[in-house]
Amino acid sequence: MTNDPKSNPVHYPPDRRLRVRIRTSYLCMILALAALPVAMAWVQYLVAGLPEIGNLPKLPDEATRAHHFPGWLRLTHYVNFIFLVLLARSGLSILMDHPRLYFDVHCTPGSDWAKFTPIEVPADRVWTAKDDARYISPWLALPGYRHTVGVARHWHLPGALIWFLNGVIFVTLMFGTTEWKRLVPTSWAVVAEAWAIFVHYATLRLPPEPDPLIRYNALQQLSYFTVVFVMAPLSALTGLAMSPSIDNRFRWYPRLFGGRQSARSLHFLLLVGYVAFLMMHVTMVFVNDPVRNFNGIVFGNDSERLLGLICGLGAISAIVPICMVAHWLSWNRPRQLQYAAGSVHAVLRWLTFRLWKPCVRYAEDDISPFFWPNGKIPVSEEWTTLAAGNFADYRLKIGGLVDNPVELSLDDLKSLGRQEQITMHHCIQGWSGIAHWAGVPLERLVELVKPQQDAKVVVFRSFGEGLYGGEYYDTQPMDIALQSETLLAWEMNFQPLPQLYGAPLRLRVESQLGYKMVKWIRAIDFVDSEKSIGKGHGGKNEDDEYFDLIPEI
Ligand SMILES: Nc1nc2c(c(=O)[nH]1)N[C@H]1C(S)=C(S)[C@@H](COP(=O)(O)O)O[C@H]1N2
Ligand SMILES: [Mo]
Repeated sequence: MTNDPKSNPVHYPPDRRLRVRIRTSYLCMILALAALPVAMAWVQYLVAGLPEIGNLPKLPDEATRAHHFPGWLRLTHYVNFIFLVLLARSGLSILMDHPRLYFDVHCTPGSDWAKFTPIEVPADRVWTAKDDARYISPWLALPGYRHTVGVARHWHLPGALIWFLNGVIFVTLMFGTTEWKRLVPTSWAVVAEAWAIFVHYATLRLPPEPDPLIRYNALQQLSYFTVVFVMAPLSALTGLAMSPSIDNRFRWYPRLFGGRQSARSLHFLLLVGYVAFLMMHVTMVFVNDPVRNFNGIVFGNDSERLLGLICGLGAISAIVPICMVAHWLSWNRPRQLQYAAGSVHAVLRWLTFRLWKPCVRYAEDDISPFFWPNGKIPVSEEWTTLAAGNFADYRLKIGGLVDNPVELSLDDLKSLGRQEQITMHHCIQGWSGIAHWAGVPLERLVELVKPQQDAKVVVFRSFGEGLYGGEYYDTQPMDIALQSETLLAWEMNFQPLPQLYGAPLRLRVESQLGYKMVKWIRAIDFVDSEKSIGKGHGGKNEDDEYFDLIPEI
């Protein structure tokens, strides 16, 4: 992707400034939350001295014997590290494609609590969500650069699946053995003990450590417990809350986290949590007997030799070549990554989504005050002339493998039927918006034009161009085209569809990502396969930007 003269200015723009801005009220809240326990620790220390530690009840006999980490634990611990790094880095690339985080349902500029861009959304000209995407260095993110969300997702989604399965194996084996006793506190006394240890750390003292082969100190145990049993599941659950196919089937689900955008914010804050944890974890390993700690986690023994430390550092450094290979694959084999991720999604879809119908509808009060526009407004004379005449002369051409090819005016379309829906639009970039749409179900058109036996795919062709030029188009298999939610919309929020949002006609397929919903529709063709259209991957964004072949996650 890098050396393509068309995409290079998109991926490597002149403005590569990185700015992080957190709203002052949130920043103060975060700082206060962090400072409060430290201040309390100092007060306690200055008034009452350092608290005593080592007050926990003795462990039952079995667990007091020193025991070593079994092989499966050492391996899953390492796999977890590798995937956390890949997920964090690809997550940053995804974040930068819509570099704003919100805590409410909508994505109104200015309502963001955090933004990773110096740009204020201009009020006097069109500013699309794609214009808003930011560059991030490939040293930080995978694949990095700007607007690489397509490829980043091919690491992030299958990667998240492997990371999660690795976690399931870890937890299952932990409870199948006695290993869980290391992480799961069995008495509330651990809280008081953890606080006492925190007072030591916060006042810059190292408390005496228990033997880690017998038990962790209480604070350590609680933080490991939180990472494994609270943070990791929350990351997975908030990740799922961003999927259009889930949000459009189960309205209650994103609400658990305060809505899709809050889920996205929490997902990011959890990443911050892992980074903070990782830094402290590694620091403590080095502060407290690194030789012994490394022998324990690398070889599962308790020796005094340096070998564990050396091999452990080697294994950690292996993340560098792994990231280099991932970077190389991203830029040199994006198509293969796209198809590999597509196969994983195909299995997931078969196992899950097809069992429930997409159905979520919103109320008028839920409509978003601001809806990010996307795509390039058409510049062809054909469309601008039609637009100047308010689309009175517009004729939608429907052809291909049909018995009854037709050309329909907007009035013809309106006479075929009208359906309305208020739904949430999910853009692959991360923003979402709720809007009302009215139009004719595609099903009505299918009845009219009578597709032939070998028509398997519907192609929607736009007057507009893709990001790198060439006709914008997208395709749908026949079963999705016939789904009742699939709409050709001429109305948005009870007004004729505005030019910026796709006039005269656009597609709505609510359970999919936004790039499937072609705006400024010129023609519709029925074909036997998407392979013969464009570059053959199912749509302009799938062709040029390696967006998901299965657009539902
Ligand atoms: N013709 C055309 N249609 C398009 C696009 C485009 O670039 N060109 N972008 C798609 C993407 S990525 C999204 S998210 C939605 C955005 O719709 P909106 O402008 O109504 O928000 O339109 C889709 N339809
Ligand atoms: Mo999008």
